[in-house]
Amino acid sequence: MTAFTRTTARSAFRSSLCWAAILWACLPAVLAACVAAIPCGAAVAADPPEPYGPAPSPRQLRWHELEVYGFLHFGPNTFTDKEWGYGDKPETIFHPTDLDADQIVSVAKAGGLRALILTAKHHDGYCLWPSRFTEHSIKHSRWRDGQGDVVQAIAEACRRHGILFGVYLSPWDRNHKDYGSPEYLTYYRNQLRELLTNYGPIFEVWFDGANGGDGYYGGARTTRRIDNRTYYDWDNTWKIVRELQPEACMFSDAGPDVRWVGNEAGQAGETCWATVRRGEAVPGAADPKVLNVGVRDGNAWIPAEVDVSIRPGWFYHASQDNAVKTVDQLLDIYYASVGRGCNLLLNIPPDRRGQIHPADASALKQWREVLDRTFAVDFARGATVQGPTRGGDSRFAPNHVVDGDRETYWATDDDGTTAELILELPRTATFNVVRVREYLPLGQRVDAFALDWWDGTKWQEFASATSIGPQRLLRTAAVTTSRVRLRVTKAAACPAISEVGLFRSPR
Ligand code: FUL
Repeated sequence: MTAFTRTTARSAFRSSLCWAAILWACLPAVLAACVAAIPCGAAVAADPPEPYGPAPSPRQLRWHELEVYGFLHFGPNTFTDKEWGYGDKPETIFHPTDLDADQIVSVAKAGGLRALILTAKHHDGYCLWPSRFTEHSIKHSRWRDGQGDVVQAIAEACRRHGILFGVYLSPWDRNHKDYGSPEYLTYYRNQLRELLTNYGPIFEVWFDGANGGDGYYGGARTTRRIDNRTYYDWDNTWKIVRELQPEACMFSDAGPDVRWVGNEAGQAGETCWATVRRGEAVPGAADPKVLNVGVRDGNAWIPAEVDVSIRPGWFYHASQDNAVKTVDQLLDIYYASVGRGCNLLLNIPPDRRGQIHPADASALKQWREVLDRTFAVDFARGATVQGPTRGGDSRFAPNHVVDGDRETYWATDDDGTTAELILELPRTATFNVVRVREYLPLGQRVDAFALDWWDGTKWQEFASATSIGPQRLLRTAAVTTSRVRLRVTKAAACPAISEVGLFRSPR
């Protein structure tokens, strides 16, 4: 190649680069012109639906994904055989003989619990950590010569085993001399600060609603009533949690992030909305019926958490070793809690050794095995799905309900508040559990729906239900088919469904 031809080639290459750069810079304008030229009616892009009503915050969305976690009721009551301690027992009463935080957390993990919440202080006021603000704690116990810290032991074991950790700090304190006066509030908040500062990330803070009554109160042995609407000045207490653990959800009868479900029997309402009217309830003063069902068109997203014990009591009592819930009872609870869009907080109380009793561990493990087997195979995955698509835009196409991705969803046009999807399964399947999920960032939209199966000649209804939210599980007798139909029969806004799953429970 001569010097001339080399120069010419270089300059031609440079000028082609130059053209490419110009074209690249103009690309957005060219594309916009092309889109504008597409005739009306042939549009390929539709806007996502507007959210309907309140939607979850990012911290609530993370909380919804946990679904099942455990409660540890542990403290003086474990050793006195009581449920509510009076607050007058000597600190030495707490003496687990062989506390093993790894055993507790391993049992929880084998049961599929994704977090544990520990009663750092129950109503008796006894602290399972060496609080700087009271002498009524394990620092005067015989356990580890008063040098131990149960909160730290459990928090660290949770981290080692890869599950989350949360704390319960009873507002009612039957030991503290100041309970009922403003000074107690300072004490309570100091303790909250200790727990939220010294033990790593906290996923949930549990504010119990049981409040005021008789107690030891520093020797006064009296009855103290408080006005639960004003005494705790909750807004300012909650600010401490937001300041120190902004990722943590707060539970109480009234939220602000998660509400009580209104009973301790493991039963969410058959209809259960994630929304309620903010400010209507306060911790310790709420209508259990409203908490159980929620409020359709409420102004706040405060979903329900279902707390229930694996035994009759919250604390361990040897007399209840034969009364541990059976696998079938635990399954019923799962379908009446998680299956109705709530999270399940299952209490597994450590015994006097400081470990989970074998009866509880075994029930929990067997329950998890059934659940794992149930949800191992989704017969709807990969089905061909037919139904209306919002604006003809593939981002909202029906097949998103079977793609195994909660971030994608099927939606219809805004006027489509009733709609149907037909799923042709990859192969004939026998199922007895159906899971339907709404796409939560767009709120709770569906009021009623049904799932049908094709019996070879006609549609038969498998089951129908009302609220969906994070998930709705329908469980009934097994059917065998290769075709199912989802019918949204009533919705407040066009449906946005992220999953339809079909499963087979072995029992
Ligand atoms: C209730 C308490 O009074 C019980 O002792 C238990 O802690 C339960 C989870 O909450 O309000």
